[in-house]
Amino acid sequence: MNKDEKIDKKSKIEDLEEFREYPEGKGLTTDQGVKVNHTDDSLKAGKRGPTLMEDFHFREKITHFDHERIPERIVHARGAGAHGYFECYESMSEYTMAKFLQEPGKKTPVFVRFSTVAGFRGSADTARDVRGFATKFYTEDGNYDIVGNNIPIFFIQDAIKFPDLIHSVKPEPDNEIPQASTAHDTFYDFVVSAPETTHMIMWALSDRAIPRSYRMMEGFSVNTFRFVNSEGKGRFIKFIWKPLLGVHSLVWDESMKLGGEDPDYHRRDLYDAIDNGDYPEYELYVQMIEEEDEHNFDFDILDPTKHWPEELIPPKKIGKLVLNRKPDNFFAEVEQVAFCPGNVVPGIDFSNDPLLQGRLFSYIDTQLIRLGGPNFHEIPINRPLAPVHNNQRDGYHRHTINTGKTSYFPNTLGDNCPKPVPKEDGGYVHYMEKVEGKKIRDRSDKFKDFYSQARSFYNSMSEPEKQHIISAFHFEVGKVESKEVRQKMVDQFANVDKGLAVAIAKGVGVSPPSDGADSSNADNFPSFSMENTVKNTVKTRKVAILAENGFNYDELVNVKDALKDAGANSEIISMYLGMIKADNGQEIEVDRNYISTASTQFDAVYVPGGKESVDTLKKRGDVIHFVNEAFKHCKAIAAVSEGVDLLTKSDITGFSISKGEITSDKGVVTTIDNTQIKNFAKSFIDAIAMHRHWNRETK
Ligand code: HDD
Repeated sequence: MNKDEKIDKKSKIEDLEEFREYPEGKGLTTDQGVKVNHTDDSLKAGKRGPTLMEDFHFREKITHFDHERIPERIVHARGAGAHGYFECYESMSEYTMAKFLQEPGKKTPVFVRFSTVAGFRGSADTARDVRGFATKFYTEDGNYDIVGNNIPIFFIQDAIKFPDLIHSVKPEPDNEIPQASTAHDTFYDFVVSAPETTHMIMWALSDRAIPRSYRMMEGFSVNTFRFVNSEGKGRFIKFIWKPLLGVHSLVWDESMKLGGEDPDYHRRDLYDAIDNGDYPEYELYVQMIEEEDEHNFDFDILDPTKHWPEELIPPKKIGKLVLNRKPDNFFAEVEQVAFCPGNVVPGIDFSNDPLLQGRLFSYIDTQLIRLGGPNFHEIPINRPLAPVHNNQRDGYHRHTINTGKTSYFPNTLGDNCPKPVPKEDGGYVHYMEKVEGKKIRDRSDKFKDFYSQARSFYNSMSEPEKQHIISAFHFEVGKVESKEVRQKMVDQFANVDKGLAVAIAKGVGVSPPSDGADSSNADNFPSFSMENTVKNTVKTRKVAILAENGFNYDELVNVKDALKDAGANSEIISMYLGMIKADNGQEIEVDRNYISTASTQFDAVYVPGGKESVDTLKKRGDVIHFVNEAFKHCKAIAAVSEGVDLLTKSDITGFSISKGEITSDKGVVTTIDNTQIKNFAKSFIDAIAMHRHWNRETK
């Protein structure tokens, strides 16, 4: 079987099998395959003598170790990835020739990498940041990459400014502080110097930038691309991934704490979900604009700092992404995967979005240094399932053994092969866009409206979301030492909303603006707000059950079972690991002790009754803190019979508590009548599905 046939018939997972290594039951060898018989001592001249140069095993082992590290990505260094598939829902042949979008039910293997932008490779997952959402489709027509983010727009309009943006956001060059944070002088100095950043700052300081999970965030292509159908008709498009679990965030205090308590929070969440068979799922939508409508919007559709509101350009659902397999080796797959927005297939083409145009150059260029030469497309995770034939040759780490004498085209000695492929047979033909113009360093006039959509965004936020944005400004701008930059921030954001600017000024010790815009006159797009997301499921949510010896068995087990039936996971938290005994003598295993976990790692808390158990809980500071903190983070809290006493003992206030019947107020669900336990569990599940109870924040 030759290489083409082999690759054609395999899935990506099978394709990778050729490269997997299984150590079970195997003997140790050198890289040359020589069996090693001793690896604890280097070869020495005498027991106490110097190590000998001829110890090839020692030299090889140390040399390889010395060269283990490669440069991390200049941006998006911190991330996690998974394999899966994309399933097409309906034929898109009317709009695009892309083969993976032609047949309903057709599955295409994918590899996805999620990431933060600013932090180094070892930084915390939960930092306030934009998240990367990059997808490689191994299609029969070659690899297609959507290299997107979880925010639909970008900071700058032209790629030429990207190095400036990133230099400003990365740790400052003199002291390399701060790590994975925009909250410092150089970043906001750049923001006030480049007002095109305003709209993106509004999104980046919203709850979108602290997602609850990679599984609960959207993904956007950000840039404008083109669909091209078989007749050569083009349409402008943008892609959106929508998670089936809805779009949900952490709260800021929680995300900061998680940065210390579990820096791998999102990575762990992704891999735990796959281990549990709760495969992350997202639906792919496409927004399309006819070419004749290109200029019919208030914004320029090529401007990457502008969103295409769903209310104006309704997204069409076209397929589903399922992530069902973890990588076997993080370095080989997640670290070495190389995405590029320029990896397109017939039926998908570019627009003149100036940010995209620059990206088309940057990604290949960065892989050359990061992955050490021009053959990175041959690394197993990067190589397409589609066959590769061309006259590219040699270079570091070449794997392909090209046969024959000719490595040029045209040729006669090799029958002119490999030959260009006609369009009808799948040869890529660039969209024939008419382009005319004078060479000029400028941008179109609509690009220069920096504030209209920022106003719409603010106006579309719910009241709690607005408050979170103001708090984020207080944190971020509050960390800026230059008073001048802080003042300029207030002045700049007065162009978005005067009330917002006044609120920012109050928190950061500078003067409020004398004048400013009124965002309430701007368009209101409900799709901008996370308040309007999916809130009908508790699938994969984590619930902490607080119990000690003497807990009420039925109260604990009935609720635990109801949570499981609804798809949520629960863990029993107690003072010590091991078994705890119920009031009926039955034992149950503890999952975590207080020292090794925190309320931040759960979506909700449940306290079953049992006098002895609750008496113990009430005496412990760490338990009281657990409940207080979950309450502060607006999570659902439930307690039954004596468990309710624990809530009254804690500092949480401002909600009604059961006097017998089931009471559900601001996400606190209580009852002192345990005959109602099934209905009680249902109310608790409804409260968890709301994700957070922001109406508590006024307290
Ligand atoms: Fe970028 C990585 C997304 C603008 C240059 N970018 C990178 C990754 C994502 C994005 C998700 C990580 C891919 C992975 O997981 O390996 N980038 C975006 C989006 C942008 C954007 C949505 C705006 C629309 N990027 C952008 C510009 C430039 C770059 C304007 C340069 C001119 N991006 C890079 C890069 C990276 C990268 C330096 C670093 C590592 C890599 O490419 O492979 O080339």
